[in-house]
Amino acid sequence: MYKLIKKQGNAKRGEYRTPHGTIQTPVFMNVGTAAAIKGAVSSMDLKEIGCQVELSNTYHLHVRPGDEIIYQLGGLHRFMNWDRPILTDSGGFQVFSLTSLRGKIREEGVTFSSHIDGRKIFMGPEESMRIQSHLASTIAMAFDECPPSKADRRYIEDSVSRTARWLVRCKEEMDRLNRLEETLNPNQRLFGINQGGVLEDVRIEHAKRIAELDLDGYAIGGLAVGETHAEMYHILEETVPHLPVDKPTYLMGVGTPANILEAVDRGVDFFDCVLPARNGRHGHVYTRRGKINLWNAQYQLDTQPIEEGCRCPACRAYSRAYIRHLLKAKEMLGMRLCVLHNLYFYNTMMQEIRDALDEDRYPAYKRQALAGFEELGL
Ligand code: PRF
Ligand code: ZN
Repeated sequence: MYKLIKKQGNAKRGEYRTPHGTIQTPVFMNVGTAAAIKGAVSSMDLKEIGCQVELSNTYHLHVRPGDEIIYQLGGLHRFMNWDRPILTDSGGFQVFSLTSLRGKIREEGVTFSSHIDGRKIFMGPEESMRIQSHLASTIAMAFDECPPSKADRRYIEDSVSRTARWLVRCKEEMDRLNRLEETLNPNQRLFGINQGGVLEDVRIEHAKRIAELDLDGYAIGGLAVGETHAEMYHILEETVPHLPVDKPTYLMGVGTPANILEAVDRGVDFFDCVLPARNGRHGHVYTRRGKINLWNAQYQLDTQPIEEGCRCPACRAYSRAYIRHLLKAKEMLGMRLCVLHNLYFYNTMMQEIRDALDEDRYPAYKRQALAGFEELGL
């Protein structure tokens, strides 16, 4: 399923075969939390901007419209008219970040209130797998807890061992669901998630433990939650070598273009992040020289595209001055064009990373890209 095509240092260039098509890695997954990319971006647009994998959330879709509804409609692919791979996050992280519930975590799972209507919901490993099986995503994520960055050692150790026990339950339930007659995607894959905050020993022990389960892929969670970039890179250096090199490695919720370049160098091949879409909605757009803010007065008479030479739908047709006007006039098109450009920028950077790896020139590519971003800052 995963084929390691080549390695340059620790950087991996891979290929992940799925029933919904082959994913070329390193890859950036475009985030459509509630089966929608924020900024009025459609699944047709996703194809045009080079997206390989769409990412949705178990928790959001369970709350609205309900996973049972999506199951009855034939699964998430048909629901949102997207035939390429979909990865669903398990709900764990969103439950902890969107609902205030510390203390309601038990061995069985988590009880929390819906952020839509306040309704009490219980979710544990089995519930998360059943919901993801209903959604019929290509890749399901294990149900984990992402401990707060300020948690003490004792809390993190207890949390990580619970997450490890939850993973065994996830695997058993996913295997059972995949064998059921009524299951929409009987080949649904399961990725485990490594946790442990910034404690290297806890990370390493957990990585070794989950590596034994022979899962379809391995994620590193619990990073980009308040620690420094140096700490994040250090944890990657310590942890990734203990995860199977012949399986995909996924760094959850990361990050800036610079973070991605550094993480690729440390062996990561899947990424996802809300940053390009969120920045786009605020008129902050990426260029090879750094990020610019289209609200700035300096762009009022600027007839250039966001970035010279960019082949995205925004840059092929419109000037900075026009997009700035749309943003100021609160026209939806302004946001949409900025989001399309930013997602295109991320997907194109990933293509450049893969090309550089194919041609054994990743270190030089990375150095040059990072130097460019520094001109205006990220
Ligand atoms: N766990 C899950 N999803 C996540 C994270 C995690 O730790 C993060 C942390 N950066 C983002 N998304 N399940
Ligand atoms: Zn563009």
